[in-house]
Amino acid sequence: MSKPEVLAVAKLHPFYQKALESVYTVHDRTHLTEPAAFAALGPRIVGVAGTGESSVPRSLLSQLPNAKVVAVFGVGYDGVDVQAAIEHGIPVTHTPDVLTDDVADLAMGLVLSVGRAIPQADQFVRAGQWPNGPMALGRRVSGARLGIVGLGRIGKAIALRARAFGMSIAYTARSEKPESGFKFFVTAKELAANVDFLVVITPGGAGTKHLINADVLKALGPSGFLINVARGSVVDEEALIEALQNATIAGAGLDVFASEPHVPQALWSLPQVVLTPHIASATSQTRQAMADLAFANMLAGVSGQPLISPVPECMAMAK
Ligand code: NAP
Ligand code: 8YV
Repeated sequence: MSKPEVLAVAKLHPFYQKALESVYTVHDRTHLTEPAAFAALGPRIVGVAGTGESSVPRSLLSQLPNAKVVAVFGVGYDGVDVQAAIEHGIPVTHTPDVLTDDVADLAMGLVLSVGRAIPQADQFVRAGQWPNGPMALGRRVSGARLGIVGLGRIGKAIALRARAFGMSIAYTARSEKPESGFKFFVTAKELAANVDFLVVITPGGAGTKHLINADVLKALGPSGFLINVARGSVVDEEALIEALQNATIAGAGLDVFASEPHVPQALWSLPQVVLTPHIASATSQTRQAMADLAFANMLAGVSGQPLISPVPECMAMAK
C-alpha cells in the first residue's frame, strides 16, 4: 500500500525528515521546484512540514484541499499565513517549551560574549597578540542591568539565568506581567534607555517588524549592547549597522538576520559584534525533542487525533 503524502516546504532537519519518511512519502519543496506538476500533487498532500522560518502562504494553502495540519519544527511560525490556514480548515502546530532552555542559554552566552569579548579574546591569543600587551578591558556582566524585549517562555528563562548573575531585570511586552516582579516599560525605547544589555526575544512578523529601530538604539546608548535571538525582522538591520559604525551603541550579539543565511558584509568587519548562524536551539538533544514533537503533531493532525501543541490562534480548531 502506498504511503500518505506530505509536503516539506523547507529543507528539514534530518531527525524530523527521517521520522516523517518512516510513515509518509515526503515531497521536498516540489511546490517550488516543479510548480506545474504540483497542481496534480497538491490534492494528495495530507500534511505540511516546515521550520520556524518557513513560508506557508495563502497561495500554497489554497492548493492543498486535503491537508489536515501544518506541523512546524520551531516555536516561531511567522512565515505561516495562519489566518489563511484557519480559513482553509488546516490547523497549525509548533514546538514550544522543548527549546526554551537552549535559546535562553545562547542568549546569555551572547551577553557574556559581547560584554567580556570572549570570541575577540580567542582571536587575540590565536593571532599571537598577547606578547605585545593586554587586550582592552571588557564590560562587567554580573550586576549589570538587563532589558528583555518579550517576556514570554524564553524571555522568562533568560531572566532566571540573569538572576544568577545578580543582574537587575526589566522588560517590555504587549502586556505587563506584575507577577514577574520585574520592572515593566511600555515601550522598547524606554526600556533601552534604562539598561546595559537589551535582549530581543519576541516573535517575528508584522506585529514586531523593526520594533528595534534607530530611536531605540540611540536610547540604548554608547555603552549599551544589543542581543537579538528573536527574528531578523524585529531589528532594523540598516539602522543597527549604522549605530554600530557610529558607536551609537557599544556592540551587538546576533543569532538572527534579515535575509538568512546571508549576513551583511558590513557586520563581518565590525570587531564589537558577535555573530552566530541561527543556532539558539541547535543542540542534538533539543533538535531531537523538536523533531519528536513536530512529528507527533503531524501524526495527530493527519489521523484526526487531538493536536499536541497547536499555535494559540488554532487552539479552538485543535479539539
Ligand atoms: P512566547 O512565549 O509567545 O513569548 C513572546 C513574547 O513576546 C511575549 O511576552 C509577548 O508579549 C512578546 N511580544 C509579542 N509581540 C510583541 C510586541 N509587539 N512588542 C513587545 N513584545 C511583544 O514565545 P517564546 O516561546 O518565548 O518564543 C519567542 C520567539 O523567539 C519565537 O517566536 C521565535 O521567533 C524566537 N526564537 C528564536 C530562536 C532562534 O533559534 N534564534 C529559537 C526559538 C525561538 P505578551 O506576553 O504580552 O503577549
Ligand atoms: C529553529 C527557531 O532554528 O524555534 C524557532 O522559532 O527559530 C529555531 O528553533 C528553526 O525553527 C529550525 O529551523
